[in-house]
Amino acid sequence: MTAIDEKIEPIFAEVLRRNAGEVEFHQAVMEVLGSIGRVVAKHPHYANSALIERICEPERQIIFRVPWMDDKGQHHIARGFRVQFNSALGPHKGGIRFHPSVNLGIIKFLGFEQTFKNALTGLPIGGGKGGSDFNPRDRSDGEIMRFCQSFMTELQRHVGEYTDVPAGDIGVGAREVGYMFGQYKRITNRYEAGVLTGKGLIYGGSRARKEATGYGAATFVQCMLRTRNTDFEDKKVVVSGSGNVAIYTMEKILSLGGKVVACSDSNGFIVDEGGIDLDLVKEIKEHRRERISEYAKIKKGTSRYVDGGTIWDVPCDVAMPSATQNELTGKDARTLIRNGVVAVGEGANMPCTPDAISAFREAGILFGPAKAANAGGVATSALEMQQNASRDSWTFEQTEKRLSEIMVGIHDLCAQTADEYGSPGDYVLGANIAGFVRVAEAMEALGVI
Ligand code: NDP
Ligand code: 2IT
Repeated sequence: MTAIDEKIEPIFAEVLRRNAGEVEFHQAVMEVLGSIGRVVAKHPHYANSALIERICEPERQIIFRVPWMDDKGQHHIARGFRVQFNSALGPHKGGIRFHPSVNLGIIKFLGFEQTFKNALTGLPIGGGKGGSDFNPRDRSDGEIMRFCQSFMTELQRHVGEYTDVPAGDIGVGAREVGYMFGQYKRITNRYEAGVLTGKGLIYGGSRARKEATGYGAATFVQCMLRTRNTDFEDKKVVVSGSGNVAIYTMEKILSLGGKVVACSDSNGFIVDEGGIDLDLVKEIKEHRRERISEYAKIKKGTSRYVDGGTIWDVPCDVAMPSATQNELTGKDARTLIRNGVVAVGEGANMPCTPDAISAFREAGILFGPAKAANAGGVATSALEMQQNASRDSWTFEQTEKRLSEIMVGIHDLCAQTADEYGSPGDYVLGANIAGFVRVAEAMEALGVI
């Protein structure tokens, strides 16, 4: 990882001091501050008016109690969060995560990343993130609905189409967004479709939003491969996770001629050297909501399930970590490099540790960082907001075409920025600088607020 410039180092030291113990937040800030030394050297005004300090400080952080009742009549208390990180470019925008690991530091890292990711899309959206330490695993539909209603009963005070527009993330998909939208509508007595994105198609959702993050991530990697005169055709690909991002990453890769040989969930991974049967993964994960191990039980002869272990031991040409943060370590990166990986695209947020990123960069592997590679989801959320504002509904083809143009645009912007700052092919530097400059320009124009 690039060292932080000495002029910026005291700002980072202050971030560490004021946000003690929030290790994921520190990691995300370090990556961005480690990239912007050259920008500040070229444009010293970015260091004026505490601009970098302000960028590292969320505009507002909300923490609240979420009481809910299970099917047996037992009461539980979860903790809810919404971190409204930066609204210089538009209303706060970013997903909601339901996972037992959620804490303030994780939501802050996600909100910080989201701010630069959203800037890269070129669309008018600021950054934010929310969630809860509620564990949705094995909860009934009724329990999920009651939890979402309780969560939104508090959150509704803080969100709105001009204020803050949440969407899905880990543990939150169309079902949860639907329950939250229903409760928002009920409490406010407003059919304010633009308050949430990732909605179902029947009540204001956008076509291609479900597919967008995965399709976008595969498109980004395809653009990177093209810079080396190759593409996904006949490439062996490993995609971690088997949720929304992973499934539609696999779908796009298949349509581009690649072969996905492994995917996972938090318990283990499956390997199918003949190529993963995506319809079966969808059936198990999207409909039955079961474990990925079921796949190997159904496809007995051709596939195997590995309980625990690391999916990155499976040899591949392209790796797309699409589950969660810090899931691919330096050791995993070195295994992948030894096995001949040529490109890595981050579908999840911050899935590679700093050590892993350094290993990929040193080995000259094409590396697409999350804030660029997975920006297709939030970009299509912004397209959903556009459709809601104009009371319109676009076709799948129209929406996917815009998504694809946005992803090519983000790729080219990152590549050009990396060239301009003297590190051709360094998408980490390109994404961090290009995202930072857009947010910084808007913040300067709006005065010290
Ligand atoms: P889902 O809940 O649909 O799927 C998450 C997948 O990752 C599941 O397979 C899950 O396994 C696995 N997973 C989650 N937590 C862990 C963990 N701690 N260890 C190992 N595996 C884990 O979420 P998404 O697909 O929406 O999100 C995946 C990643 O992509 C996240 O980092 C998210 O922030 C990011 N992202 C999502 C976007 C979106 O539009 N949804 C947009 C951009 C980024 P299990 O079922 O066993 O829990
Ligand atoms: O991390 C992300 O970009 C998301 N979870 C999607 C956010 C959104 O508002 O669509």
